[in-house]
Amino acid sequence: MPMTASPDRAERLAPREAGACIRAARSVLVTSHVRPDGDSIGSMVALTLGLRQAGIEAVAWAATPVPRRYSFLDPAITQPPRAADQLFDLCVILDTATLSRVDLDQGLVRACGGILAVDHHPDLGEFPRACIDTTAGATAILVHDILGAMGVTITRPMADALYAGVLTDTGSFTYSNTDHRAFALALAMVDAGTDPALVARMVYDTMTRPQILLLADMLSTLEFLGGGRAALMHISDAMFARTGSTEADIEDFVNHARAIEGVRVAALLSESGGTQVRISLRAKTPDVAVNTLAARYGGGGHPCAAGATVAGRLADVLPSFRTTLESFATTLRN
Ligand SMILES: [Mn+2]
Repeated sequence: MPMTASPDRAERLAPREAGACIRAARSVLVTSHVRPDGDSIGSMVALTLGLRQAGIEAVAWAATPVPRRYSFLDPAITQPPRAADQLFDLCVILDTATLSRVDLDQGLVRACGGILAVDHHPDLGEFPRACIDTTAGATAILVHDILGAMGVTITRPMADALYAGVLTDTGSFTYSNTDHRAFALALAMVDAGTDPALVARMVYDTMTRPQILLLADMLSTLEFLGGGRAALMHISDAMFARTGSTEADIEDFVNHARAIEGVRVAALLSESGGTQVRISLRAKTPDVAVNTLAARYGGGGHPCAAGATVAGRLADVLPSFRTTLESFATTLRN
């Protein structure tokens, strides 16, 4: 099977068809993207548990350990074994439309009998067979639809996982992707036994002291560009070291800049091991289309949330990015 195909030649499945595709497999490898988030983790956990209920041998493998804030979810996700001699009929890739972002050795993915992507990011045509719906606020919504089509009963651990997915990907039901389907999933998960206050407490009220210290350091770098329409912050390797924090600690940190009155676009540059810089972008409204800005750096994402990774040290990347962001912000209408 070719690893790439043009979108018009690719097979695009509705959730019901995706469910039938999964049903045809006896063994399934479930995985997702690097820099795992609530939606990728929740979707992996719920799908894996659901497939096991349906009598399918399912494992969830991710190279990155599950971040602490999501460790209360069912521990279905494990790190891939060093030497994997297990063969799977199907690999289901969740919450990414980009092969290079998959959080697994590509050899493991290629060794599977087939690949099915389930995602809500713009379709890049990289996956020959996929269930993609960019109008879904979270991949968790699509996973729920697929499990429903397969006749799976949503248990409490699945409900917690899917609820965590839609909660985090909609910014606690505040982003522009918060719609009927997002609330419908939330309601269904509450009916299935999830405790929204408990999930929120585990996800949001468990910041560590190193995280808070890093947050303070990051906020001290805040600068405004383009007449206040853009806000830029950065985190250096030295800041991570000084506070004892890691890259896994900064999920959603960029939103502090997005929340400022008048800011249309927010950016956070974080240094990674002195060799790479991660660019995280957020917009208040979809018309800003920060995914177009991310694309200039080889990245991608949604109109309101996107990112890219570039090679180099922070000191090398920051000045030119500042200039780019300034001109990007200047083109935005107030
Ligand atoms: Mn997502």
